Amino acid sequence: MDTLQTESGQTGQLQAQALDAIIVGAGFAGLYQLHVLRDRLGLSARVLEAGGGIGGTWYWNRYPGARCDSESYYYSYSFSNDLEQEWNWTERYPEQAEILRYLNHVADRFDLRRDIQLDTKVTEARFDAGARRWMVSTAGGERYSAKFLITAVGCLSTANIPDIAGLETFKGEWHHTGRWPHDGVDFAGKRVGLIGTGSTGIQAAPVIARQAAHLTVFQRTPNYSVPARNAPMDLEAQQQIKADYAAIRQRSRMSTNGHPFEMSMRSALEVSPEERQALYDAAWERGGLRFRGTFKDILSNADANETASAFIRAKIRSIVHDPALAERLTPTDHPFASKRPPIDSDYFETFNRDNVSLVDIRATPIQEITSTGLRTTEAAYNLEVIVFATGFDAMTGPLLALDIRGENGVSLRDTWSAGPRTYLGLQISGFPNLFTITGPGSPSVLTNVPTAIEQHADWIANCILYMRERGLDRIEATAEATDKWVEHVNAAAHATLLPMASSSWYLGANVPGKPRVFMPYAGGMASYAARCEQVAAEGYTGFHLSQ
Ligand code: N01
Repeated sequence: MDTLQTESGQTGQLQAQALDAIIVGAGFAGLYQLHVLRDRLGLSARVLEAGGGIGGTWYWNRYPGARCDSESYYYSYSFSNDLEQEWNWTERYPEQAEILRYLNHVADRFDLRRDIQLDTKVTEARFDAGARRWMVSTAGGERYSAKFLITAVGCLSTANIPDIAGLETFKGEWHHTGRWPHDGVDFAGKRVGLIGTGSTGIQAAPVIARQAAHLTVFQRTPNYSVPARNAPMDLEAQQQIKADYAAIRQRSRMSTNGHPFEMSMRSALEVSPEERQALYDAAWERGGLRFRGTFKDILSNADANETASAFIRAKIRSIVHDPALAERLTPTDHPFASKRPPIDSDYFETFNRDNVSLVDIRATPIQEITSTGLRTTEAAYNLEVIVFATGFDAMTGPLLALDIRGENGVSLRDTWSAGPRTYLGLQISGFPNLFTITGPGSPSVLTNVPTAIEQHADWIANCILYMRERGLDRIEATAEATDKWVEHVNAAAHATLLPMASSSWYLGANVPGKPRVFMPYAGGMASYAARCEQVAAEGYTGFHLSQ
């Protein structure tokens, strides 16, 4: 264990516990980062986790219908062949409880729990320039000191609860999907209001509708969605995947978005309308996020995209019986997949049920929540339960909540007042020895996230090893490298249609007052990973390393 120094530089008896690394968060990222730092590098590392259990997003998001949109066999760790071979997924898309069981299995199998501290919320992290260490404080009053601080807080973990007047007067129960009660919510016989039609609302609506007396969906922006086509994972498929795992993982790493699918090399505009229709029909039947790969230019060419958007709009009109209702559910203000596309199990079909209605809150905004429900500019709705599927203060929210202060006490909040700025999404100039797993400016949420997490955690571990072998104890991204990377992140986004969705959380547009900056790196997983490798191979270009 390192010797701890005070902020004044004196060595001595201190209350703070000294470690090589503190990792914040015990989800997919934190668990794996602990494993590599502790078990490969032999560092003293501790995970601090605010929740009462491990699992990160899969610990908190227990809402009805919560299920992963990536397929189970690749939404998983690739670092252990034994783990891959012994774990059996039961469905094409794993539900929340199954992923949580998997993560708990990983924690046990790799003996991680002894270095994970639950119910421990980080309230401040301050860099002590003299000691070259991070001083971390928790809500429980504990203090830690570590050479490296690594955030594994996830991109979608700070709930966005809209500031609607009167919420405190509501006499029923209300919940945000990302903070769902562990013992569930009983919808039976109740009038339920669901606000939000992103991936979460679209997963939850069909399940709530089957239980509730009545479900009213309050929709601000109509959304595209493609059927998930969930199904049990049969034994033969399971065996085939296990035999083929090395190639599957390699395909994921070499892809644009961390999924192991073959993307089409053809343009949507180079085929005949009949062939295009047939290919979209087949992709619709196969289901899932791979619909985006039907043609190579769905996300880069507006005309190509319009063919996919029009196909889905026609599907919505063919599924929803009432033409006026279908029209209100049909997205027109953004291209398909310029917002993170949901996949669903009977979302549009749900609106054919007698106990489901839709309120267009762009046309008739919510004015207030009352003791008995909510009121829009047009009508009052009696509700016993309100579900906020209103998303997250994405990417920057979880980092800013840690109250991180770098050199000279400068706060991350001030540093990012005009939006996040990082080098490779891994480091922030002015914040030495801080690494951000899936930070803004990295592919993160535009990929199958475990693929991105493993790449980051391995890169960070290799960087720390490099420093240790050379007796270096300080690393910081330079301002010049950061400027160039931010420019590159912007250019990568603008080479796609992604910035065209004006209400997307990729842009921070869902949170009032948040700077509008396209946050993830849209240049693709494979080229990003190659860039990170190159930086490391050249002796960490763009970083300043010192003793
Ligand atoms: O959140 P969202 P989400 N008044 O921000 C509306 C991941 N995820 O939780 O579009 C009224 O996408 C908002 O309206 P608008 C996935 O990456 C993964 O659904 O801003 N409405 C929108 O309809 C996903 O993208 C899985 O106009 C308000 C909705 O609420 C990400 O999480 C499953 C409002 C929010 O949609 C976030 O999805 C689920 C307000 N004040 C989610 N504020 C997997 O399976 C917001 N809205 C892995």
